[in-house]
Amino acid sequence: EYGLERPQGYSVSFHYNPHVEYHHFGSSHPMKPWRLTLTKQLVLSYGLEYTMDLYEPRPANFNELNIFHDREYLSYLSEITPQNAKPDDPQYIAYGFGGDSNDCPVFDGLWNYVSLYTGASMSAAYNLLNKQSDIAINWSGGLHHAKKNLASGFCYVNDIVIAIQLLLTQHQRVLYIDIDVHHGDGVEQAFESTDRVFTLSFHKYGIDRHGWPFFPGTGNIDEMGPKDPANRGKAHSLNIPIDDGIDDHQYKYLFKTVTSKVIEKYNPQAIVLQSGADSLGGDRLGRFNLNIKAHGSCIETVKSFGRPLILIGGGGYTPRNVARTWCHETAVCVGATLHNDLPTHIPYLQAFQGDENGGGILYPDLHNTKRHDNLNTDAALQKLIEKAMENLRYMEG
Ligand code: ZLV
Ligand code: CA
Ligand code: ZN
Repeated sequence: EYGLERPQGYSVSFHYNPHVEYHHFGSSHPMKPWRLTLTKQLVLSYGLEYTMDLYEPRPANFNELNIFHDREYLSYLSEITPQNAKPDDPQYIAYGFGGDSNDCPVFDGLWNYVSLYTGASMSAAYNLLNKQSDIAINWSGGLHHAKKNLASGFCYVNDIVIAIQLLLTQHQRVLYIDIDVHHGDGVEQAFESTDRVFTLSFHKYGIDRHGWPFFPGTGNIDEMGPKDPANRGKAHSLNIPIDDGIDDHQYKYLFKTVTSKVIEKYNPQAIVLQSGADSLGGDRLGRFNLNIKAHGSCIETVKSFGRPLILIGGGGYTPRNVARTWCHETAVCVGATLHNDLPTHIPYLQAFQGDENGGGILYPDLHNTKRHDNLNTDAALQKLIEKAMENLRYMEG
């Protein structure tokens, strides 16, 4: 029917409401929703839309967000605007707005923004439940830091938790995997008391030379969920703390070894994979040195287990590389190989021209574009793997 085949017979769906693009956190804020415009343009320019089912999901409503978040928090979130915000209001502070760094600003259309990205994650979850797709993609979601009554780290509503809640209506065990450079603390915390969700996060962990912990400061190898044997969530989290500058070879080995073992032991019936692109080399906030294909190999690894899969976005602060990565990973899902030369008819070609070494191509060399020295020795990573395997032995079958 179409020019492009579905070689592996995977049915892939793409869940995206373009209205999400037009929201602004503020000009100096690193989170740029227009990276989603770039991503969509690349996906379309390679013709990937013919290989997937496309959905334009409706925004989630109050009651749907209430699946995870408190009513009081949601009421506040739904009513706050830049005009009526009172920065010294105790609620404003308590709910995570403002603060010194202003990670979570109040901007025009905030409620609309959170409803749109969450609606897309819900739509992805429903597609898996209805068996309409094997892999459902939402690049606008993946906001893993939001807590039930707290905005944190650019995240106001936790679309991941809500999508997992929907999957739990039919699936006994859901595995959550997070390759964003930050620790997936909100998802881990939301499911800390259940054995029906296993959370696995790979992230930068450590304290910098000024004494500041890398955000959010949690996720050491010893944090593996409650250790209390009476708690059903006992040892159902695994954290893989990584230091600056990890390279392709090391990360691929670490990811494949650990993830394969978790899938084998936990035997999930569905998987949610947060593919934050801030773990790439050259990311404005990240510290790792990964190339696009190494990041994408994590998606290939997970896909190879053949479980129903939701693939969602997350961080990613160098927009042209976010778009390249998520376009590549969309292709990985459908089983397509993309030409390195960018199609010449894309509307935003200019955004991909100015690179150091990536002008006009999909796969620039990102290794050490920010010159983070690799502080991870192979011996240290081997030790980390051994610790991870030991932690997994605490999980009961
Ligand atoms: O990618 O950078 O480090 C999912 C995600 O995981 C902090 N926040 C807070 C705690 C005290 N600091 C503030 C330090 C500011 C450093 C300068 C920024 C410049 C403008 C606006 C925000 C930041 C910033 N904020 C960089 N890193 C932070 C983190 C939050 C990271 C959230 C990652 C979200 C979407
Ligand atoms: Ca992570
Ligand atoms: Zn991140």
